[in-house]
Amino acid sequence: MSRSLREKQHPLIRTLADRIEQTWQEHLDLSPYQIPHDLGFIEGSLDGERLAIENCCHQTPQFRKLHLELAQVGQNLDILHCVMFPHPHYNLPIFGADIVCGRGSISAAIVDLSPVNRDRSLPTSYQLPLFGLPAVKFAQVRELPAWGDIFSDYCLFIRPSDTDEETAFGDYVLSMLKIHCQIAIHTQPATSARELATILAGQEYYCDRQQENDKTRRVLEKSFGTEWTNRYMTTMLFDRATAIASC
Ligand code: BLA
Repeated sequence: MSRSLREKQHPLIRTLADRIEQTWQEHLDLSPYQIPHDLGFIEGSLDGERLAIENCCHQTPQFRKLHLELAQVGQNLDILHCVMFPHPHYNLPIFGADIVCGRGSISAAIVDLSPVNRDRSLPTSYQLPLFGLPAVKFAQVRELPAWGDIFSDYCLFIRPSDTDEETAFGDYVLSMLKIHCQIAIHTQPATSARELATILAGQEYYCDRQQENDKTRRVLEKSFGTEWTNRYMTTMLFDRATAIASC
């Protein structure tokens, strides 16, 4: 990914973007992912301020899309968005992280491994390692929005109070990501059509719920309009898997 935008962003976003990419490179077998030609680097303007978005994607044998997006609106808003979509023939949760930083301070930092099973539970292989993560107390835990029923019990959604909490959040993201990569590469594909259908439905539900996030939608709509935002949210941010593409 071009380093131009990253260098101008909040230190937590900058370092986490680097650490996420490093972890992907260390643990996964990455190959190129074709981003639609006009959606790799995007510029627009919001309230007269420049909005820039940089997208970086990979795919691997277990993941149909690893997506890291950095966005910046003028000097005021820095965003990190990261989602790892598994191939639907792997019964794996969806790793997602979002950091929103307004006028130099982070208002929202969220990370989760979101289940896709029918009963919305994580596979048993995840339970013990996640349970073993060091418990960190954050001063300001934020309430999930109504569409947030996709998130697991291990979801962390906070407003960090100081740099120590920013660091602790970053460490939690990395621990969760490493657990995910280590389990994913040892997971066998699901074999039955029934399992595949369940996973597809779970991924679809995740994407539909995320598309209800009005806060993301509003930022994009202000700069790029409704039509472009719909296309971006359904093709770049939260695209549904198709069974054909995954086989
Ligand atoms: C919140 N996301 C937000 C907010 C903004 C964005 C401006 C409000 C910040 C706040 O409440 O303090 C904006 N996020 C963006 C934009 C992009 C983006 C423009 O990613 C991309 C271009 N969102 C995700 C993912 C998760 C997520 C992967 O993209 C979780 C895994 C969660 N973002 C999320 C949640 C909120 C949020 C839960 C709070 C929503 C609310 O409180 O209503």
